[in-house]
Amino acid sequence: MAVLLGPAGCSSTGPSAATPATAPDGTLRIEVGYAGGAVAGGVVRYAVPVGSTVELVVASDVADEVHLHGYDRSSFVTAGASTAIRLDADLPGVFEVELEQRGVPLAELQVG
Ligand SMILES: [Cu+2]
Repeated sequence: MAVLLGPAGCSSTGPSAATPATAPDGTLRIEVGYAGGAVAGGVVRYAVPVGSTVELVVASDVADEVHLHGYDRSSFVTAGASTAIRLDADLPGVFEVELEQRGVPLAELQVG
């Protein structure tokens, strides 16, 4: 007798989202670290309200390009350094942040 299992972890509400830290100036700061071929703490979805100012900081032990989809913003990072993308989150949706050259997902930005 076969036992069919549904997909794990799927729900109508989607994955829970983390709230970024708020800097003293009100900027929502998202920090992502990529080292040893993996994202520290795993790929997290960060939720921010529409109209907020977001600073996405990515530290990496490899040189690559950080790309925020949807907003189509990108910034190069050198090995062992970090780079920041600052944006006004005025476009609602869920957008992938990726190490562009490797095609590795770093995080998701949920605006709305
Ligand atoms: Cu990309």
